[in-house]
Amino acid sequence: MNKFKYYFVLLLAGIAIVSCSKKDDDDVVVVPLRDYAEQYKADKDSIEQYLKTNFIEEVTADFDVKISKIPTGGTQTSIWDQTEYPLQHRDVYSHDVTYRVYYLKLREGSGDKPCNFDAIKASYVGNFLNNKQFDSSYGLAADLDLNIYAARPTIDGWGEIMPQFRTGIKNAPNDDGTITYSDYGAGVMFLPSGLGYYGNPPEGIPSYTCLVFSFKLLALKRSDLEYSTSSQATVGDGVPSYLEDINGDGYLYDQRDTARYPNLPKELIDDTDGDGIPDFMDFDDDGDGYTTRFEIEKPVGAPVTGISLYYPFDPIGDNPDTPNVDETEIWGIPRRPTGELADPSKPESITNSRKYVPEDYTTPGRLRIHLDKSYPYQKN
Ligand SMILES: [Ca+2]
Ligand SMILES: [Ca+2]
Ligand SMILES: [Ca+2]
Ligand SMILES: [Ca+2]
Repeated sequence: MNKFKYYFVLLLAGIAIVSCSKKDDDDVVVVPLRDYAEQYKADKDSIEQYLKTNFIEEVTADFDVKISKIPTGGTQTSIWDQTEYPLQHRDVYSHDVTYRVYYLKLREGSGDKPCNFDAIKASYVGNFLNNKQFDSSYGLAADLDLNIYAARPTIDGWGEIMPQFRTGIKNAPNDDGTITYSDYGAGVMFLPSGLGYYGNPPEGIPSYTCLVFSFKLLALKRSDLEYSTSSQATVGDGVPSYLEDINGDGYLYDQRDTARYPNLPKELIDDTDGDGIPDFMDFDDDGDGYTTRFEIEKPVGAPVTGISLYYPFDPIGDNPDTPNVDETEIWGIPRRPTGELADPSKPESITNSRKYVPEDYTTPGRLRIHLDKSYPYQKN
């Protein structure tokens, strides 16, 4: 028995030495990741325990939050039981686990909602469950990319929670040039390790750690992600990702990522032509053999206003924030044309198409051509 113990200790020491040594590639020890479902059981317990034993000590006028442990004998109301900021949760599917992610909405915000593939500006503080801080943006607006496939993505939990909030309104610059925002979304999210760094954390964060982020969502930048270029930049198909959220749930998922989503529920998939590529990554959303990019591009000499190469999703007005630019676009992405046939004596076909009429660009609820499987062919 003693002998066994001795070997066991020796083995552990050996692993520790090997994983610290970078002398030789052969020395790299690959530690298999823990089972996600098992780890989540433990994380869920830890987070719920945290929510029941900590309280919101302060929320300042600027939505800086202080959370503290309820002292022994303390009468403070726990985060779990308090009612001023009702504890909310959202079910998140990842690694075949349905995570219940808790968050607090201190204020929703009054601007736009990001989708889970947009880039955002946010200020944040990251704490462990012992309320010790491990990261912060120092009260400044950090540029963060919610796109989990970006070169420098945020952890998965951010993209899952941010679409529940709205950005703020950008104020006129101060005299010293600094920018401030008002009416921004503010909240706190309590992330299980599976939606955080899991088994591969950066230095200073232990593996399998639950994370608490308080944040202010200040601004966003819409993404459009279909085409990857060698420099890891992406060029889109002209339709911003958030408008490729066909089921309107605020979220996009790539079902081809079977490592992350082994059995992605159908109701989470936005894939118009059902070819296995979600619309926000698909060059040809309706699968008609014509790329969306060219279907929604304005033809040369088209009698339309606006500065963009592509039709906007819907007609848009001028942006009052940019007095020197007229963004007005009176026509949005058209539906399949409904006007007169080029040759009325013959049936409609790819060589005898109908003319566009103004309503084709403006009618609310129209099926836009990049999503219309019947365009440009007449199917009889
Ligand atoms: Ca797109
Ligand atoms: Ca969706
Ligand atoms: Ca598709
Ligand atoms: Ca198409």
